Amino acid sequence: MSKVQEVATAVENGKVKIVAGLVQEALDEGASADEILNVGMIGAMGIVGEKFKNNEIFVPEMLIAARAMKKGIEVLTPALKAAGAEPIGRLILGTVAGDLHDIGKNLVGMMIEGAGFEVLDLGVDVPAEKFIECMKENPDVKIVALSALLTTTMPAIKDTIDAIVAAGLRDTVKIMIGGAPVTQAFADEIGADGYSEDAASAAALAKKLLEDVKAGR
Ligand code: B1M
Repeated sequence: MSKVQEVATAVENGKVKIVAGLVQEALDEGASADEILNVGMIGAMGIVGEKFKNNEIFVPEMLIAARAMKKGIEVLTPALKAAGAEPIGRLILGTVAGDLHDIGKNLVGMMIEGAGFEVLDLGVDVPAEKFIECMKENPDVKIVALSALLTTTMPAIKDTIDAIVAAGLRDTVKIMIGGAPVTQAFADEIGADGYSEDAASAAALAKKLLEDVKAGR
C-alpha cells in the first residue's frame, strides 16, 4: 500500500493519532501535497460520507474522521501555502448560519491565502449580520466568500446575500459561493458573482473577481 493510500485508510478509520505522521512520511517520500490532499484525504472523506448515507457509520465516526483529516491538514498547510505571494487583497470567508462544516471552508481559505489574499475567517454558523458587521469594519474588503455543506443551509447563502443587499452594501463587494451541494445554477439563481467547485478553483475565482473589481466590471 502506498503512503498516500495509508493516509486515506487512516482518515477513513479516524486514526487521529497516526495521520499527521503518515502525511509527513508521504511528503518525505515525494508525494505532492495536492495528491495527499485530494487522493488521500478528500477521497477518504467521500467514502466516509457514502458510509454515513448508507447508515454504515454515524455522526461520531464522521466527526472522528474529520478530526483525523484536520490533523493531516495541519502538516500539509505549509506545503499548500508555499505558492503564496505578497498579499493582493483581503477577503471575508465563512460557513453560513446553521452549518457547522468547516474542513472544506478551511481548505478554501488556505488556498485563497496561498493565492496572495489575507483571509478574514469568521468561522462556522455565521449569521448574515456578522458578515455585514465585518464588511462595515473592513471597507477595503472586495470579496465575500460563503460556504455551505447542507442542502438545508443553502438558503442561508441566499439570506446572507439578501441581507447584504438590504444593508446597501451589495455594490461594494463580489460574492463567491461554494460547498458540496452548491451549483453554478444556484449561484446564478440567487445572484452570486461566482461559484467554484473546489478549493483550488476557489482561489482562481477569487483572483478573477479581484481583477474584475479593479477593472470596474
Ligand atoms: Co456532515 N453531512 N452533517 N458532518 N458531513 C455531509 C455534508 C453529508 C453530505 C453526509 C451524507 O449524508 N452523505 C450530509 C449532507 C446531506 C445534504 O444536506 N445533502 C451531512 C449531514 C446530513 C450532516 C448532519 C445533518 C448529520 C446529523 O447530525 N444527522 C450534521 C449537520 C451539522 C450542521 O452543520 N448543523 C453533520 C455533521 C457533521 C460533522 C460535525 C460530524 C462533520 C463536520 C466536521 C467539520 O467540518 N468540522 C461532518 C462531516 C465530516 C461530513 C462529511 C463526511 C465530510 C465533509 C468534509 O469535510 N468533506 C460530508 C460528506 C461528504 O462531503 N462527502 C458530510 C471534505 C471537504 C474537503 O470537502 O467540505 O465538500 P467539502 O469542501 C470542498 C468543496 O465543497 C469546496 O471546496 C472544498 C475543498 O475542495 N468548497 C467550496 C467548500 N466550501 C466552498 C466555498 C467556496 C468554494 C468552494 O467559495 C466560497
